[in-house]
Amino acid sequence: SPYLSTNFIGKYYIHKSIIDSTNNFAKEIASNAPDGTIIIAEEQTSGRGRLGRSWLSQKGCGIWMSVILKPDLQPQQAINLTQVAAISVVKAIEEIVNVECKIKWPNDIILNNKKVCGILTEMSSEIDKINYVVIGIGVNVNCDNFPEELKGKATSLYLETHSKIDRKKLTGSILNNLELYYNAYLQKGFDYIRPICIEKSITIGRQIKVITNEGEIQGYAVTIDNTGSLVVDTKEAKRISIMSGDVSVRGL
Ligand code: BT5
Repeated sequence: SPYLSTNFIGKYYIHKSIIDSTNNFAKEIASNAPDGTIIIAEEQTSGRGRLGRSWLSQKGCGIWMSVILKPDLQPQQAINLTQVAAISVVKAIEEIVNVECKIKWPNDIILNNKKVCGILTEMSSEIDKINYVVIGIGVNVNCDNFPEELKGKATSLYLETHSKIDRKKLTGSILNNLELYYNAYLQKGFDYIRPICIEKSITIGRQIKVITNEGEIQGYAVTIDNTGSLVVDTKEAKRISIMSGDVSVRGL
């Protein structure tokens, strides 16, 4: 692609017109695929979200893609790769579409209060070594219609801007940014990308509800700390930090 200026992400790529899920396919081939391999599909028949949820991936209108990465990190450090991907998507949308999206911690990209992109990071690891990470990125680009149950919470770049966007251009920019921020994260750690995560956060400064393994927490989102955790002042007046969870922001 003329839009790609990376050293390794996207150098190997597989394009499918229809597939169950690019993340499923990526996981099947990951052990034998070079670092940075991407899988892109025009349509997914069982696109996946987190926690067994599904991701609507209509034909030809979105970017449904997975990136295989093989970082030399501790498994717990891979959690931040979702945030690395999220800021990359936000920067790419700014570059190509010229609109500012926000990140609902940790994995939703929000435009005009609706979800325009979701990220699903999956990993295969041993005790102290990552075999591979698959970052699944779904962007509603030119989709012009959502089913009733998603209206009100899902949108596309086209629905918000009224102009069709070149998916190849946007894909190239997402991958260029991903390589930039991924390398920065590997070399300099989360501290380097933290200010961008904070600047683009729609969660910080708001009342939230988080479903964690330990149950539901209500409180005020204070900041993102230097490990990428969300810092929350709970309604019981305790300050806690949450590494992962399912957040709902009041008013969104
Ligand atoms: C996510 O999950 O947001 C992660 C989505 C990742 C999708 C990519 S596409 C390429 C790769 N291959 C895959 O199979 N998956 C990845 P979560 O935070 O659990 O949000 C899922 C929820 O978002 C659903 O329960 C719906 O409410 C909503 N949703 C489903 N499809 C949507 C869409 N196209 N746009 C906006 N919201 C959607």
